Amino acid sequence: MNRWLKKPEGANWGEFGDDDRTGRMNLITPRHRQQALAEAREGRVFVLSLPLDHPRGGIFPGRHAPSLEPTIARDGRTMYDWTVVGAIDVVNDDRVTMDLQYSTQWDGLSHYGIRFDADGDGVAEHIFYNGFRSDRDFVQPGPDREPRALALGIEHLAMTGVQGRGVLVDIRDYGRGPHQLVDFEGLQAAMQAQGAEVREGDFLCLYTGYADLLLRDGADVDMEALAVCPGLQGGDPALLRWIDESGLAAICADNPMVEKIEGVQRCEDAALLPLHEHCLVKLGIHLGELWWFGELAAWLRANRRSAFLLTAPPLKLPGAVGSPATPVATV
Ligand code: UVW
Repeated sequence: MNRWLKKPEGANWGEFGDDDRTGRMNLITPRHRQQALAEAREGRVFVLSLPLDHPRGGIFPGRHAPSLEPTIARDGRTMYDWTVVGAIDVVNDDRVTMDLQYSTQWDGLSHYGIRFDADGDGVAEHIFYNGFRSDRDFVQPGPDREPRALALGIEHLAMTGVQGRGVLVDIRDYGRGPHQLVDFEGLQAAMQAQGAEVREGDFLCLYTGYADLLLRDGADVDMEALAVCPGLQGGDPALLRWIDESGLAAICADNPMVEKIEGVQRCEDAALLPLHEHCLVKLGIHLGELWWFGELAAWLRANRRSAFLLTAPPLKLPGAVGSPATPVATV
């Protein structure tokens, strides 16, 4: 069944099968994983997650930090310091309420779509990677209905294992203009200076320093300092072309959106987040956001390396559009 007649310009829909739900993750083959394992030379690990209660001050309106509560047992007792009658066991169980995109996380392919007329009837649908649609492939939330991504839930990403070769590029000195936007030339210059080579199936990891500031400042978030951390210039056609042609599997950054939208003009028939459109919708490239690269970046720099084994599965949470992650780099 082909679920679309027209695809957005440059989209790879169908390349990995009409029913594909994991996009460029398909490019990570057992051979790629073996090459990635070869980067784990010292057996030393770096955890690339922020504590999930960071950012401590809200930087994204509507997204809330995790809040923990005890589980309530069947007998109504709070299951914390909970004892079993007639035995010596002591049990704690807890429950978390959090926005899945609050802290270190993966954007699933169901997280972001565009309005596009894929069935050619003259009316734009809300369309996602591989032509999946809001009105058919999601359960929309209602008074008695939980939302659910039926086709592109994050569990499909989890099932790939999300393991491969990570390549870290430090882009802190490569932003241009008042918003520190990194275009194709800036990214290539950073990669060249650092000897970073991105191959098909790799995870491109971008170090901007943003998460370092979140850790440093805690609840006293310094919005001015954060604003001048660099980010990709999603509207640069040369950058988008390179992302396509490089064959990279995913892009992960230590900032909230990978790209920056400061300075982007709103336009009725264009996306405000062109890199999201290009990656998540057109090419099936997952985006990792608010990762933490500070320690890893220092170690790689000192050891004149940029590649490592990356293992970063999301939660296997059926129907979710994104997920917290605890990515691990092994060098
Ligand atoms: C949006 O796309 C709105 O958010 P994120 O940066 O989590 O992808």
